Amino acid sequence: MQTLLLDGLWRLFPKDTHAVAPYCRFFLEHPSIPCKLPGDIYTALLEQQLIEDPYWGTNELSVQWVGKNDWVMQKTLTLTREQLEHCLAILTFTMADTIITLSVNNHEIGKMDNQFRRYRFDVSSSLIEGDNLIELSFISAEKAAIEEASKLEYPIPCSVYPVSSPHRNLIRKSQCHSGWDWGPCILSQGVYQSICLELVDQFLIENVTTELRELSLSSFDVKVNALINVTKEGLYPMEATLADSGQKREILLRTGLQKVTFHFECHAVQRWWPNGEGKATLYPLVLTIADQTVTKRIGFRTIEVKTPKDKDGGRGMIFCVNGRDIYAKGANWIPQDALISRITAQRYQYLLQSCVEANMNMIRLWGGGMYEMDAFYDYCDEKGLLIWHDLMFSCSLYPSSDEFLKNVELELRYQIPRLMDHPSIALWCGNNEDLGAITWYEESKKNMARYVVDYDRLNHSVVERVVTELDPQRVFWPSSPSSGKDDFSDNWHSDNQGDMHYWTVWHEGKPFESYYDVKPRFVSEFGYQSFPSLSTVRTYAPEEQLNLTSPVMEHHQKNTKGNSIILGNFCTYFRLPLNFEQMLYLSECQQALAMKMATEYWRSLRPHCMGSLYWQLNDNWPVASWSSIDYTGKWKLLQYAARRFYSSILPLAYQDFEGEIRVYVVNDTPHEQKQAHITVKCASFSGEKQFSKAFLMDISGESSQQVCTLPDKIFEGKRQDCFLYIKYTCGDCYRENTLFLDKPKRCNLENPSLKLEVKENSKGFLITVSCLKPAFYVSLDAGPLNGTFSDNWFDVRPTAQKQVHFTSVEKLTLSQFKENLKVFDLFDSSKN
Ligand code: BMA
Repeated sequence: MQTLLLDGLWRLFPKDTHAVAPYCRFFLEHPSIPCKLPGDIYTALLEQQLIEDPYWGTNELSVQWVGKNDWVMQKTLTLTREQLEHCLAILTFTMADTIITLSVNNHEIGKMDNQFRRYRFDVSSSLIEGDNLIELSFISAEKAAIEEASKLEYPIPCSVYPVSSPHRNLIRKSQCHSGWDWGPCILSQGVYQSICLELVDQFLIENVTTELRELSLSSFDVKVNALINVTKEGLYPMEATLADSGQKREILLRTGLQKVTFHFECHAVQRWWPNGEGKATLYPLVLTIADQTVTKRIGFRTIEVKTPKDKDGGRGMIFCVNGRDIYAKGANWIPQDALISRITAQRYQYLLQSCVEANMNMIRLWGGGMYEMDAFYDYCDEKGLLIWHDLMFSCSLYPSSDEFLKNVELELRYQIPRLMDHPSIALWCGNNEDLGAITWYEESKKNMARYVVDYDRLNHSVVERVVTELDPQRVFWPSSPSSGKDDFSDNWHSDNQGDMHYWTVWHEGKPFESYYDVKPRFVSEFGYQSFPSLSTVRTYAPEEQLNLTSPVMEHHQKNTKGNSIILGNFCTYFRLPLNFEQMLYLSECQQALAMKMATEYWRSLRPHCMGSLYWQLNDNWPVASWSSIDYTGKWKLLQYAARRFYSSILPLAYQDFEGEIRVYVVNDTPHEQKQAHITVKCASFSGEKQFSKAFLMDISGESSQQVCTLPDKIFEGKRQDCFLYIKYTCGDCYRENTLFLDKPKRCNLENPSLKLEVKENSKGFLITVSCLKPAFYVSLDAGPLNGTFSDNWFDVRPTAQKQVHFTSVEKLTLSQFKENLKVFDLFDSSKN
């Protein structure tokens, strides 16, 4: 077999030049522009400077015409006579987005209409020796969606956002391309993976999947299934190796689609463990049949999602890996970029490494995005990040016509075998919030039965059936949130079973303390927004727009109530910041505080609650959002806070509704922490010790243990002048935590007079922070410099200096670093 890639430059032009001329007259005079594939049309236009940067200012609005128009891409492919002598020529497309007609030498070959499917076309009879014209003709997904909508017998609504493309739910395409409450409407078109022409003589391997069965602690029985499309019957040499075992023989392949199975017994293998639990060991699987080789990496592990019933009728939700119950800690993932050509393996690596550095062990791949590129799954496998994998449906009702269901079934029959051997994938989840969505729209509220039937036909009769048939070893979870199988109840507010999306604080505007109102079993979404820091805001807003209510700042806030929620809570919790940059800083503090309060409390509920994944890890353009890492890759204060609140051993304190302070230590490791020293101290804002209590405890493995309760009356009259801090020491492990005893705005903080000393060393820069009075929420900011601090959003006391390391991506001089370095703290944010 020979494989030719049709990557590289294609010629791009509008299908109807006159239709695009009002926006871009260029095409009246030029036949085409170059477009790189894999890639997308927006990026091609941007590279030729035919559109302005859609991420700058309000330019998103002026580029909407691109997605509303039809486009054509052409490439000339030169073939030799020898190449044409193969029996079959198969042209394969993956991630082709979306409504595309393929023609070869002006013969229409076939159509594509699903970004998530793999399409294979037999083009053998259309190819000629010499130059061949390959053409992809794109119909605007928006036009196609509007046409689909006109054919519906009754409306099928979906949620819309400030800049939106209509009826996104009728087209199988990343749902967030149509705009979201954090994302622009960039209705991308293009092909995002290599287009391959396979010249086949004998057979083509369609896919290879494995089934693992645990035999003992270090032995597994492995079945390797290969699905092969055979054109020429025959005996073919086969060789397969996995871990310490291998086999070599001849196999008989008969014409047609054939499944071949090989058995292995693998001994003395190391288990694959999630981050923080052990090593994520992977073993190569190599299968060669004649001249075709498939390689995969296999992780030996067992995984279950336990839903044990408790006495009061509730049910837990516990991910159990290799027999060990894991507290899931992590965040929700959205696509890396709205301009798909900018998605790179390097950025996957960076974002996923940031998860590891923040002590996460799970990431939820959210259903409004896409089945990601291979690199995403490869890194999750390597880094031990479990994936809660939604299937690609979100915040909508969906059609259940035979045609739509068939399309979804084919998508799953490609994606599930493609992905199921990744040990990182922990569960398949039917969709994001579609179950709840049945109660969101006027149409469905009036005719609930009809839409429940549609939901059931799609989610159960197709999605669940196909997923469980193809991957019986993994749990299928009906929806996120959901109470579990066959339960259609609301899981935004009920906390006694299943996974919960707890949005009461953000979307319903309740105080942060409402996180203490619920005792969830597993929280797969909860979030709080912030603005990105000034250096990132400057990537989209000109100087004169640096004000929270300016048109550009409001444009880069896609949640209509977002800015007023942030500002409202400034008033509830903090003294008002005095300038724009301090507002940005304080918004990040507020976000980090909200997520810290929620997560620490829910972790203290272990084993009742066994997971919290905040919304959201990343951004797909620069914007105000719930993310902990902004679009430029800069860690917001939340990402640093997460590293602390997700650490496997965590001392914490919170104030309950009676005003009592409860102090806990959570230990997610399987190891008992013997003779741990815990000190709970109360000090005044000028730094004087008020009281201190010491405890010596053995903290069992996988537990949350209460250390003490401090009654309300100890703090009488002191709440506004004192704070509490906890120190935990056990062997090499040292951790601290702090708690204000009243809302920060009421606390009489004193001027810490922060001092920074910066030195250069072999790895970057060492910053020593010292103060005269206790300093809170101290944040170091290196502006636009690429790099991360070893710690941030910390407190400093006069008795102990804080040393922080900055690791820079680019080479910098000491003076460049110093010029960009800024420090923020809570006292300073509201100082006149
Ligand atoms: C959720 C998600 C997203 C949304 C986020 C913030 O529930 O599933 O659809 O972006 O909330 O509103």
